[in-house]
Amino acid sequence: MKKVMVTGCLGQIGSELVAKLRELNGPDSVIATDIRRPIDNPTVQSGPFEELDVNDYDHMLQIAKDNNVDTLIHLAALLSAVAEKKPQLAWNLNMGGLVNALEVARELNLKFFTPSSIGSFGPNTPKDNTPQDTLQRPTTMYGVTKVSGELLCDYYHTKFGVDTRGVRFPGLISYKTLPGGGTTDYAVDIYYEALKKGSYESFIKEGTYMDMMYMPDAIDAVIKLMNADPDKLVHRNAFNITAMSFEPEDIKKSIQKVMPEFDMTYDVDPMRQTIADSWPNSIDPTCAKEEWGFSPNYDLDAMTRDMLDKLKDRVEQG
Ligand code: AKB
Repeated sequence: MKKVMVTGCLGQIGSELVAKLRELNGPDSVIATDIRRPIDNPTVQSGPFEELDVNDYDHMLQIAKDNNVDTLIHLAALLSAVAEKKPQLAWNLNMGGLVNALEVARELNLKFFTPSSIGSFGPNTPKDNTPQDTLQRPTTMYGVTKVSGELLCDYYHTKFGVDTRGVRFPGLISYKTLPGGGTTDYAVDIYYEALKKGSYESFIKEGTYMDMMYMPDAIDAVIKLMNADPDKLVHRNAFNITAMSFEPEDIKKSIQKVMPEFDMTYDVDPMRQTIADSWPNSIDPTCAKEEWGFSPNYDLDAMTRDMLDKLKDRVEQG
């Protein structure tokens, strides 16, 4: 990973991954790309940036060639709740972008990473301690694109020898960039609202467990997996990873340890609740631990302390 091209770099994962890789390897080590170019964005300003629609194969290939990249990290995709509202767009973007990116990786012999998700599982997947290799029959368009993506990445590895790797991300929580249109977003919104209003109205029902992870652990996981010895990888697309599993009352109690006056009510969104109900309660990350040393640092309370601490100034500054 000496020179990395990242698609969808302005999203929740991209903005922090690009910053970390530039910090580790220098500003020019990452060619950041996204469909839009906001002028005052730190990802745009901190190193090379190209505007790219991932459905434009020729342009993607050109950027990768011109910059002599050795790795492609493909992040551009719609998340679960938006994908459920716009299923055709989700299929076209999530699958069209992925197949283009895989073709670029094949053509230029690049290492390749793209994320899958806990959304790749469905209602008849075992709910607790969900194994690495298990039934995947998702009932959302997001899930359909994620399972198809996993299969396509494995296909490119076995058929064409492309070094494809991926993880099934749980909900990701970060204080830097807001997620856009996911089901697990409540676990990010809650911290902002706690600081702004001292209360939060959850769109996910009490008792709904989902896997989650703090963004620094997610970024570490991507870098660790991409640097892993390929001979040790039994699996590739995609590894179960998680740092914690909680339900809304657990995160409420965790916030109350720092802000005892914090309160939470519920106004459940039926669409996002249906999606959440179709996902596992907790997944088993043993294969990721054994095959490439996945080891998250943050549990719920450590994440809560850090989120509230880091967000305080931002929220105060408006
Ligand atoms: C979403 O909620 O859509 C994402 C995910 C779990 O993939 N955060």
